[in-house]
Amino acid sequence: MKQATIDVLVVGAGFGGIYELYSFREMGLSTLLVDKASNVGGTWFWNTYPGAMSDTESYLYQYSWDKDLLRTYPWKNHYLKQAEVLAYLDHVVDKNDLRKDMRLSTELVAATWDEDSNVWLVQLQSEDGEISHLSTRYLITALGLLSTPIYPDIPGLPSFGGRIVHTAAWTPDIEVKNKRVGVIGCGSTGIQVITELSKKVASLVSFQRRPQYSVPSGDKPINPEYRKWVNENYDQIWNGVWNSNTGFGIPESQVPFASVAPEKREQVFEELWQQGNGFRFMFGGFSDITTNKEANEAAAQFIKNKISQIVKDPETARKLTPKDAYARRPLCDGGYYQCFNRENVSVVSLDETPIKAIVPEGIETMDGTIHDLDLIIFATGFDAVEGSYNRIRIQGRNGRTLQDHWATQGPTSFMGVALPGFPNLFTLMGPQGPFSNNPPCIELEVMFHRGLIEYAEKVRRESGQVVEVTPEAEAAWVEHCEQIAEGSLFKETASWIFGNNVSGKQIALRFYFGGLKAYRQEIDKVVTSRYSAFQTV
Ligand code: NA7
Repeated sequence: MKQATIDVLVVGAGFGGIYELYSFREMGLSTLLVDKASNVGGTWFWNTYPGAMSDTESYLYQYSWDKDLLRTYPWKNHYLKQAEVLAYLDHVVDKNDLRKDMRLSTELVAATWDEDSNVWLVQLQSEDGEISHLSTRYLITALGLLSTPIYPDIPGLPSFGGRIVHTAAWTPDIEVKNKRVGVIGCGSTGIQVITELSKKVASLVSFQRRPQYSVPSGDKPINPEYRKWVNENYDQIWNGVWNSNTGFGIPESQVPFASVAPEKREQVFEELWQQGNGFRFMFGGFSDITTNKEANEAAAQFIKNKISQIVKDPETARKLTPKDAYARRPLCDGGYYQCFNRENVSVVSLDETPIKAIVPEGIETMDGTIHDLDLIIFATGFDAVEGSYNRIRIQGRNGRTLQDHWATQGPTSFMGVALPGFPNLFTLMGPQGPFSNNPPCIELEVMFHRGLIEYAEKVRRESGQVVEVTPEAEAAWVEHCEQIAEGSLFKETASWIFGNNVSGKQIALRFYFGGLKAYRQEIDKVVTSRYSAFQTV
């Protein structure tokens, strides 16, 4: 019978993994964190492309539990740039001396549940290919929601004479100045990279499949009075976050669209546009933009009107104007539509002129045009949610892998944190966790994990058994998620949220749309029922 080498293995050194390690160490558990990256940061380690930034107010893109740091850590603008988030996470790690329990440049390759000894047998691989093994009582996967990049399958790709890079694999040596650049993809990442590079490159062509709705971010430097106000009101601010749906620190409207006089609605949209932020625009003015078609069309039309006012060339404006509902992850920008007024920036609508092939000189479209390029940037997104798990072989009871568990119904879990047949495995932001601002969501799930492990340790001490969520509890949660998503226009609009962005991927609900407050209440229910959703085995 094997003994666990450690109590907890945390996989992933992003916002979530760092807090997991901090928490379990605080509980007195021997904990090791591994990450295949050479430093901490997760998403913010990998996504170093020009223009990468958060669209959460800076005062909330922080851990709520370090009150001292909240008040003292410096930030300059309303939103944090990638390098600033990375520096913050580095600082938290050093401040709490977490690095000594980390093994970086080390990947989790496989984990197998050992039924005889109730431990996870884990295989790790270092950067230089060296394999090592350990056993752990608890396995925490903080792998990130969006961490497996998608590379489009375009004929001729290897023939390109210039450089090709995915935004999630950007490296500092990539030259952009005076280069001819093509960007494929205009999601949250694409609009950031296009806006930023438009000012620096010789030419930029956006190869756009589906145009996006975006509103101004409203980013600007903060002033000392603002910072003072934030510092003095942090308790109230966090209280607002825990009691909100989105966790973005914005006042969420309770006002149905139909209850507002038609002439006033435009004014509401205009005020939101002036204030900035995509989540504010979608959720701050009316309560039903994502559920009521009329409200959604009005919001969409408002943005369409803005596009036609901002973009001077009517043909370019037409190409940039979305046709589907305003029901994907809301975007905001620092001058995205404006940058298409520049001489050096153009858009190719792939609907009208699809890509034929990548050729040595650049990209050839179906109309026979060859767009000469030095650099092709794939801003083509990620295999979200289960993509991070599909790289790893996680085998639970009876030889069943995670992929077996998800084969028929798509990725499921209980509240984003636990799966039947996988005892003592606790996922962070697993399938059907909240669709909300990630840092506060992470905090709630880490606290949930903490409670679960406390409970599991008690069970172990008392009976030597392990805890495992029941299949019934998972099924009930999946059904609850489906019920809540009913009527959401997000469901009718193709995006990574449902898996539409990866060919062959199962189209399924991958999130809980009930909001952070309701999710917190669901956690309370689990705790007050003494973890009745979990059986001891
Ligand atoms: P997204 O939001 O999935 O956007 C990916 C973009 O790439 C989107 O415009 C796609 O077009 C486009 N795409 C993907 N594959 C292709 C191919 N083969 N050809 C042309 N265009 C393609 O990913 P992001 O990285 O922008 O953002 C993901 C999240 O990360 C974001 O929400 C933030 O929370 C952080 P489509 O719209 O599918 O037609």
